[in-house]
Amino acid sequence: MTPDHLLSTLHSIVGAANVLTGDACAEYESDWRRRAHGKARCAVRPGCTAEVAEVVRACAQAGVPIVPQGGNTGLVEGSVPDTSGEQIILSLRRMQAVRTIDPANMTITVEAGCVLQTLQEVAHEAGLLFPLSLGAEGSCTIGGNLATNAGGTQVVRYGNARELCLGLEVVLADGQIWEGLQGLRKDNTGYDLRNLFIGSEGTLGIITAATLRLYPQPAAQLTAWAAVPSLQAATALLALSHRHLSAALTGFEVMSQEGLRLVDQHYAHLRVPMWRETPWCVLLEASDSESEAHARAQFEHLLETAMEDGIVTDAIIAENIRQAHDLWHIRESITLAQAAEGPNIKHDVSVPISRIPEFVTQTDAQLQALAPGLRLINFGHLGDGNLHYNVQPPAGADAAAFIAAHEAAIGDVVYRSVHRFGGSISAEHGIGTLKRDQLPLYKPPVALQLMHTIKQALDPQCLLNPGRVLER
Ligand code: FAD
Ligand code: 2HG
Ligand code: ZN
Repeated sequence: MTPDHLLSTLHSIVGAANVLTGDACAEYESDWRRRAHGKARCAVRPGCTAEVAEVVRACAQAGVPIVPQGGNTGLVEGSVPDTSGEQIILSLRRMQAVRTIDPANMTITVEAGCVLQTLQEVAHEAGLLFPLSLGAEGSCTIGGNLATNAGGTQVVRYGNARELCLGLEVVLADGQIWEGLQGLRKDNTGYDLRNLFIGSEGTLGIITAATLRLYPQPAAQLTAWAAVPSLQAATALLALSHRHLSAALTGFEVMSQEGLRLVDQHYAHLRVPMWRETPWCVLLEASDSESEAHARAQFEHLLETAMEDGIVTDAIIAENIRQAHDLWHIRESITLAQAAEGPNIKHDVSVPISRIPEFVTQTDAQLQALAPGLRLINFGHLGDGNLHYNVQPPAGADAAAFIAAHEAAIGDVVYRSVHRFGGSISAEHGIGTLKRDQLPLYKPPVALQLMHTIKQALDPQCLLNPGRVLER
């Protein structure tokens, strides 16, 4: 089939209304940050796995590349097409069905386009918990979460998206369907195919459905906000929280004064606590299997001990769910406040927790020497050793010009430092195209070679999200 015949074939597979071109396609062509603006041949919206398979088969015959897309909330420019006008966007958003929920097996099977928040709500209605939680949960999809191995704010207790997945259904590059939705906790029958697709960012196959782990709902959930005098104190508080709360510690986020200043500036109504008096704040969450009274007593004891030790200078425990929600909303608003402030540079990195304070001290100093006045908007999932070590141009500067002049050099400083401290240049957002050229600098050559071998074996025509993660 020639590319010219492809459009009419796609019409016959999914119906003309689900093949979008021109203006109708525009919302699929730019990324969430509005940094990447591509041009697609069309956006195709299949309604079931069989249609996905037919679309992929047709594209394979025509030699047309496919960019899979879920909620398009990714932060590494992996879900939008390039500017050639040759690629098609394969949107999974119509495939939202909850196929089965099995309370006795504590699993749920959903289609890839199911929005994360919907999945959380369905689990909740069944008296269970699906713990994956992130700021974009109102629009990101479970397919995108698995394709990026998303992290979020509950990883310290429940792990990344990978740990929450027991099975996948995947359409392969030649249109075959791999059915792997068993929902088993134990299965040692050879290579782990599921984990090959998780985190592969649409470069090895199209995830069409997933079977996911569910957990018991906690009897009570409490949130606390604490001011800490240093990042060293924040890591000491983390260790203390693990000792006091053990498995009940479900969230541990850190936020720098600069990050909270931006939230205060752009969303004054959120009333950010304590930020003026302290360089760092920490948000803690405890999920208790006994009762709210038990959780509160444990939390109070933890925070009293931390204050006696001098690692916390002030703290509040949310009185009710509404207050807890408001505190979390402040944390989740840092990304939005950065966007409202203007163009910025993101670094989603991880470093062993014990080395984070020194990493930040050294890297901050190097960056201030490189571009005096830049603003470090540092926050993230300290409980997982994952910092969003972001950079905002100096106040009053021409942001676009600053980024054009300094982004590459700033990235070099940060990633070299991450590497020296034994960390990773992508903790949770992935590689996409944004970090693709950095990857060979920091990934061991043997690991890269294995990745190329796997890509070649699964997608020999290189039609699945080409140029993302790997150059080819
Ligand atoms: P998309 O953006 O559509 O796609 C992401 C990648 O997955 C692309 O490479 C795409 O090609 C591929 N893909 C999508 N669907 C499929 C599929 N069905 N099969 C194969 N490949 C597919 N991320 C975190 O990890 N933790 C956070 O805390 C977090 N917070 C965020 C907060 C905000 C405000 C925003 C905007 C983003 C945040 N993100 C976070 C990033 C983003 O939400 C995640 O990467 C999310 O998992 C992407 O899901 P999506 O459905 O939007 O995927
Ligand atoms: C978060 O943790 C997200 O809020 C987004 O991963 C991070 O804006 C960012 O850099
Ligand atoms: Zn994050």
